[in-house]
Amino acid sequence: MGKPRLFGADYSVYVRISRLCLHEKGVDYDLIPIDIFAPEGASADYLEHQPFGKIPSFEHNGFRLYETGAITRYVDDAFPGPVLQPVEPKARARMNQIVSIADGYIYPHLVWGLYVELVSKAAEGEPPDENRVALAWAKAPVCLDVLADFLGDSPWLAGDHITLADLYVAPMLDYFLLAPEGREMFSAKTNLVEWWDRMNACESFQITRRSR
Ligand SMILES: N[C@@H](CCC(=O)N[C@@H](CS)C(=O)NCC(=O)O)C(=O)O
Repeated sequence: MGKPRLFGADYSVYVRISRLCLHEKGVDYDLIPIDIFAPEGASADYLEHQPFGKIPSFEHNGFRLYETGAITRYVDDAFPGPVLQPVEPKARARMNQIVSIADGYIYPHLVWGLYVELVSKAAEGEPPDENRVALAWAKAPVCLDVLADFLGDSPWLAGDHITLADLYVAPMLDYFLLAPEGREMFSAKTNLVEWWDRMNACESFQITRRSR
């Protein structure tokens, strides 16, 4: 099989999710740099890969794909290596539920509502959008509570092996934990802290850490 190409940048949560998936599967790939936040925006050429102008997009043997959920599931299905989606229906449903929670609540509130508003904007000398921060603070404990509940005594979020649920949540929490208040809230969740240590021990997570 040809070498897949992933288009994106290492600072992107969704690019990192896709890279984590490729690394966990042991798939060799090329990361083609696309800076979506460049002042000139996405190029016309890139919009042919991802018409919505987001990263990542993916290409394998001429097959083009975008949307991280589709990319990661394709990589898991198309390549040999450890299976990243549980086969048992309830565990698979739980994994899909966590991925959906990550997309719908963790990314907008913990990454954009807290990290971007409180850490990233502060570094640029910009004031936060207080309404956005207030909403994010209201949702952050809910996000951590549900993750801690789903994790329970298991090593991984959807059971006894690493799945797409872990690969989605971890890059988002990596940004959230750059906010001191986020770290404080997180440290109270003992099982999540243990999971976080497990995640940080993964070579895939270390290799895909962005250059800060
Ligand atoms: N639904 C998309 C979301 C991807 C996404 O939001 N990517 C961010 C970077 S992490 C992006 O491209 N943002 C640029 C923008 O919103 O203009 C996916 O699952 O791939």
